[in-house]
Amino acid sequence: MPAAGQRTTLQEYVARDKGQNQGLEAVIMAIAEGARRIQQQVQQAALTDTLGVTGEVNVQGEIVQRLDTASSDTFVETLSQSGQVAAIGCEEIEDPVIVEGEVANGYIVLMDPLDGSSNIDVAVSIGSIFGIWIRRPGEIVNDDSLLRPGNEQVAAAYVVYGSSTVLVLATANNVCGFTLDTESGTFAVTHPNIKIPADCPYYSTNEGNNKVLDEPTQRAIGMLRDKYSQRYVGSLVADFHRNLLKGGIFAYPADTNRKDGRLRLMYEANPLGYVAEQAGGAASTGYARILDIIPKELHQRTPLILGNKDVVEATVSVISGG
Ligand code: AHM
Ligand code: MG
Repeated sequence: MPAAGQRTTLQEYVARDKGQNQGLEAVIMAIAEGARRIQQQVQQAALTDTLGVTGEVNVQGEIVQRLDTASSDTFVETLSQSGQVAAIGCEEIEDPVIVEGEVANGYIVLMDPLDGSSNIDVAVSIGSIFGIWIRRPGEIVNDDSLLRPGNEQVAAAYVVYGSSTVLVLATANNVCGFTLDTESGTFAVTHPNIKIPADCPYYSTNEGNNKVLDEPTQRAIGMLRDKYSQRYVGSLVADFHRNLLKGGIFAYPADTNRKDGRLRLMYEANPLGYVAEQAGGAASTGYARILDIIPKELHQRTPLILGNKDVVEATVSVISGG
């Protein structure tokens, strides 16, 4: 394998891979720069007294961690300064951020700036998630411009801050993983041409929710339990990343407490659904393809069954009684 300095960098890769999407490099490099800064903050958080809660509750009714806010501010800054992003939707911000001034191509980015809130204070893997759309020709961007189905994404990306920091980028052509060289601050190709393995050794679900699942969903999870080993970090990005590389399925179905599911459609399910499909996997609510949902609200929730295509289909068939 080439040494770090000889590998293709993220910037070189996107310049080649962007296809017709002029300006996409600037959006991806803004995500990479934000991730580089957040990785440093995450590493240093306990030492700089930036762990813990802000005392605020976000639009989801969830307690906001100080690193949630810092990550949101960082990515809003880097994306706004890219010159290519017209609007940003963010888990931590109630209304869309419409970027002022002339924006060249007008990308729309929806993001969960720091996923895995319950793991932030305990040194367990967390991440960031991004769905990327391009504005419709001639469109003047407003709040409704963000409500686009996942099947119109032009790219999606996520970053895992784990034992190493890995950025995975899916475009129409490819899914590729890049590892951060913390000395140079650059991301370089380490996981080319990712395809989700045909083998499915793992299932990832919160087994504590079993008692609040309906009967068909209990049967579907029981089928996974009987066949596969459980791995559950509790950070969607980390669970998805393992399953993408090693083979597996993630399930956060609807339950009696969360009839619309737990995870968010626009900046969790859609981007990871796009990555999964581009890598040969699938994403479903249990009844419908995630990427075909016509969104009603920026912060809407969805049930999510995600990963190995055959196993997603088998699971969905039990949930939906098909
Ligand atoms: P967050 O975006 O506030 O961090 O919440 C999303 C997280 C996912 O990362 C994870 O899959 C899920 O919520 C865990 O939920 P639970 O603790 O109910 O298992
Ligand atoms: Mg999240």
